[in-house]
Amino acid sequence: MFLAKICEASFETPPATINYNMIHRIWSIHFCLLLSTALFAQPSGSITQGLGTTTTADLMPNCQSNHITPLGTITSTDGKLWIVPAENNFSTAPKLSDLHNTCNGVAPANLAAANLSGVPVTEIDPGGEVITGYLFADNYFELYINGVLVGIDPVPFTPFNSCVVKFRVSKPYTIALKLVDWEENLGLGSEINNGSNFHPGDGGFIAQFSAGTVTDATWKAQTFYIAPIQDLNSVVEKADGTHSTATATITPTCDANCFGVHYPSPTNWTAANFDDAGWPKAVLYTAAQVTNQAAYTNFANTAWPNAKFIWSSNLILDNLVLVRHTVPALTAVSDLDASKKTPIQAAPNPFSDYVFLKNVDQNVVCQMTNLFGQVVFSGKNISSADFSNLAPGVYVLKIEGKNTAALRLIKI
Ligand SMILES: [Ca+2]
Ligand SMILES: [Ca+2]
Ligand SMILES: [Ca+2]
Repeated sequence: MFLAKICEASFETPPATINYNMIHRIWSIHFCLLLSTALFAQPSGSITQGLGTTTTADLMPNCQSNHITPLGTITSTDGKLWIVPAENNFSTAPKLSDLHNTCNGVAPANLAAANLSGVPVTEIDPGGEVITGYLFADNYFELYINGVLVGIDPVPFTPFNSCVVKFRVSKPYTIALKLVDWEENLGLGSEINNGSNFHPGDGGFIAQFSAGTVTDATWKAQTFYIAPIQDLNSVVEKADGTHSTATATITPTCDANCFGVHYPSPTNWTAANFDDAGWPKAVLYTAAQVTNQAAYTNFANTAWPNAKFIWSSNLILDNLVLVRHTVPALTAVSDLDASKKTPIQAAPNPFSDYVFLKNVDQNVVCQMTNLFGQVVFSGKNISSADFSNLAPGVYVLKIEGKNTAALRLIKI
């Protein structure tokens, strides 16, 4: 009220001659504008309000699900047209192989029961090593390696699914993922759930790749679409270009009138040489916060034993999150730090197909033998070796180099 009264007075008809009153009024106008900007600053992102326009009613018409999977557009107050929930390559890009996907009748009880023999290898670097990755998203992802779109999540919304990917690449290489928390109410960031027609859905993503690469807090995560927003002032933009919705309500009552905030994605964000130094670090979430779905839980300790769920700082309101991680170049075995006090470990143990080393470079030389002393593996990059056909039993894994270790592993 106080501010309104000062400002109202300042905008009264100016006097005919310049005098003290006029200077005072000019100063007051400036003061009011400055104060208004500070108190009522709106996000610099493009702002939308209400429901968008459907362009595709259901991307998954042939799959039984709790939700339809719509795609559409919405126009922001600055006249820009946005694809909601996000621009994507769903209809054109190769769909990644299923680890668990009830739409295709693929529902193994565990990793050992999964048939991964037909997973194609995408060639990035002909002289590189084959990397295997397991990925689960709430709800959708597109995977780029060094700027190449390797494949997409075949189920954009629900049912929840998980994927396996193989690609040949040389280190260092950059993983870039578009992550989308899909929505039923286009442009509103909400879905029919929990007894509400406008329930704000949540996101979350987890991935583990052979050679020990896992989603964790070293990844970068930047948000490009936020909804549903009840109060635009709750979107705080920081000087480094990042933004926070930490104070925004996650139980909005604006329903069909909620706001959305969109930011344009950088054109070269998937490239290895894109500078993500200004992007925030990914925020970690527990499995309990993200999902209890079989597509994750059936493989939690085998496909993702060391990985963490990641997203931006707001698991609920941030719906389009771009994440990046660069896998560093190989470390020579001779560079291993003998002074490391953390013991070398292998996981998972028991294992069914892959074994990942912890607290030691993945390129270290290893030898695995059975209890009769027969060698079943010898060489580097044991995490790339597929042991799914190895007979169940007890094995001894010897790790060489400056850090030597002998670990007892159980194959199931
Ligand atoms: Ca999915
Ligand atoms: Ca959401
Ligand atoms: Ca979701």
